[in-house]
Amino acid sequence: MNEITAMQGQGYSRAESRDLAEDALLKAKAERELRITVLICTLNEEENIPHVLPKIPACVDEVLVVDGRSSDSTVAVVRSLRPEARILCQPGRGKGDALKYGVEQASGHIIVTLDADGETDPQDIPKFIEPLLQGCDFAKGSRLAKGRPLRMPRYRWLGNKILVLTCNLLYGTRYTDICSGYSAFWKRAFLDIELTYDNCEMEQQLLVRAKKAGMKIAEVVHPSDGRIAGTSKVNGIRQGFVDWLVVVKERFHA
Ligand SMILES: Nc1nc2c(ncn2[C@@H]2O[C@H](COP(=O)(O)OP(=O)(O)OP(=O)(O)O)[C@@H](O)[C@H]2O)c(=O)[nH]1
Ligand SMILES: [Mg+2]
Repeated sequence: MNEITAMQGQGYSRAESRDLAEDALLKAKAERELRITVLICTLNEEENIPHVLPKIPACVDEVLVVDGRSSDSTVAVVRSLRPEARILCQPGRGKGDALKYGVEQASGHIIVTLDADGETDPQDIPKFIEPLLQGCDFAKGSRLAKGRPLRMPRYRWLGNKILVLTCNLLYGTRYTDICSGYSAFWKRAFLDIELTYDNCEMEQQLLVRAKKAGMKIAEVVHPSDGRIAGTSKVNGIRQGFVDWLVVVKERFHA
């Protein structure tokens, strides 16, 4: 049980628990002189990014947006809402390419990745950092531990279940979701892993390679209602199949 869940068990509300966790995090950060970067990959998310940026908590030192050449006003909206944010254009294509570039460029010792579609709440960031301060290398999110997110279609929920079941069978894990875009990790841990994919399947490759390398990975359950507006940037069925193949192939990769 993490600290926030424990505090909720002691009668604190979710908001009070989050404030207390953020206070504890600020103290730990000051003691260990840590910097935290929030890394957000964006591709045509002008309608959603206003639901994300204002909720980033004060414990974050750097907001880094890696844009995939959005054709809408995503970049202008980021500039107007967070003038201090660093906005970079990714060198290649695909979310994996954007993530790898963002991690290389980030100034934080700890990096938190968040999707720009408003499907997750940035105020949960302290909950992701807590396991890292307690010795984990990665803290990966789970959207599915408490059932199907409100706006997730049934076929995608089923696909996610097949993926996580395959991962658990092949790697001896007990995860409930391996496709949440919400995660936190030490920059040095990420850079220690060789990543060969540039699309979304890079996230599954990262997870299973970290696991194979013996890294300590925590799962953090977070609420998620699904994308707020706009269309998905991935073809769910095709991407789900590619993710599944990567999980299987990596098991037999030296
Ligand atoms: N920079 C960059 N960002 C991307 C790219 N593809 C997707 N993204 C971003 O990555 C995040 C995840 O993409 P989504 O379209 O939400 O994918 P998903 O969460 O699997 O699917 P839905 O939430 O159902 O749409 C969003 O913030 C996208 O804007 C890309 O090629 N480059
Ligand atoms: Mg999404």
